[in-house]
Amino acid sequence: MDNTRKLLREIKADGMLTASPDLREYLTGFPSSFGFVYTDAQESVFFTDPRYAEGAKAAMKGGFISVEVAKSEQSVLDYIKSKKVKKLAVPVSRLTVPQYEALRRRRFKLIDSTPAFEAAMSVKNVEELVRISRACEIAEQAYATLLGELKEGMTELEAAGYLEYLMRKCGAQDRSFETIVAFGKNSSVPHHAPGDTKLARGMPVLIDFGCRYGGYCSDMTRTLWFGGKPDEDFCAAYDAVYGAHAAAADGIRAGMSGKEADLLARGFLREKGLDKFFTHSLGHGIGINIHESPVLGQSGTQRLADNMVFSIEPGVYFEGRFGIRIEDTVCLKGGKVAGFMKSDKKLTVL
Ligand SMILES: [Mn+2]
Repeated sequence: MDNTRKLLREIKADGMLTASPDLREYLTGFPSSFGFVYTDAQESVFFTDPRYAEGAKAAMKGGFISVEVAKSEQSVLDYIKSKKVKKLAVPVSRLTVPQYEALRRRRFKLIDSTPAFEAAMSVKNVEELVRISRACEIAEQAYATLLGELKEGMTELEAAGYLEYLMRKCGAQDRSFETIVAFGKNSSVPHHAPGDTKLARGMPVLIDFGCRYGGYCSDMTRTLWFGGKPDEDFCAAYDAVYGAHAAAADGIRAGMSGKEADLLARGFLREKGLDKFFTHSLGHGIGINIHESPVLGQSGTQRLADNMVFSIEPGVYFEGRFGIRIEDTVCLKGGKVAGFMKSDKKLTVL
C-alpha cells in the first residue's frame, strides 16, 4: 500500500513529513517502531534504521517509496531543508516538543496534516476492508472455540490468555487491545482489567476483545450468562441493550453525524429508563488504530459515509451488580450498516 501521494494531494504543502507509527504504517503499509516518511511532488522516502531497512525494501519493492537508512532525525530535516521546502506538512498534535523546536529552528512553515490523515483513514479502500473482515472472522472463530472451553474455576486472566492464544492460532498477528474478561459483578466496570476472579455458576461474563490482521483491527464484545438460569433483571437489561444495538444497526445511514447515530441507541435506552446507565459512546472508527475517526457519540460532528468502519457498542452498567455490552465491528455500504460479524447477539446461556 502506498498512500503518500494521495495524502500530499490533499494537503497543499511543498513536502510532508510523518513520524507517528500508525500514520507511517498507513502511508507505507509497513509496520515499524522507528522511521520518517518524507514525500514531495518528486519522491517519497522512508527513512528508517538498519533493523527495518531490509524488510522495508522487500515490502516496498517496485513501489514509489524508496528506503534509506537515516543517521538521525537531524539528518532527515537537513535533507528536507536542502530541497528548498518551505511549507512542510506534519501531524502537529503528534509532535514532541524537541521535534517541534527542531522544525522551528529550520524555519519551516508548518501545516497540520492531522485532519487530512483522519479523514483519509476513516474511509477504507477494498484492501483495508478485506483485512478488517478477516480480523473480524478470526475474532469470531476464536470466541466460538472459547465458549466451549469456559469452565467453573477458570480465572479471568486464564480466559483472556486463552482467547488471545486462539486468535493467534487462527492467524491473527496480535490482539488489537488488551482483552477484557469480566466475571460476575466485575462486568459493571466497562474496562475491567482481568484478574484472578474465578468463574462460578450463576454469573454474567463480559468479554471485549479483537485482533489485528494485516495491520488492521477488529473489535467485538459479548455478554453471556454462565450456569443456570439468568435472573430477571439481567434478562430485561440484556433485552434493552440488544434492542439498542438493533436500533442503531438498523437506523444508521450515511450522511448522519456521529451524534445522531449515538442518539438512536441512547433514545431507545431512554424509553426503557436505562440511558443514565449507558455511560460511554456508541462507537468509534476502527482501522490501523483500535480507536480512530469517526466518533459515534455526543461529540461526534463528522458525517458518516460509505466504507467507514466503526463499532456499535451500546452497554448498561449497574455498579456492584453487573454490566452488559454488545459490540460488533461494522461498515457502511450503500448508505446502510453492513456487519462484518455473524455470531449471534441474542443472550447465550452456557
Ligand atoms: Mn470498541
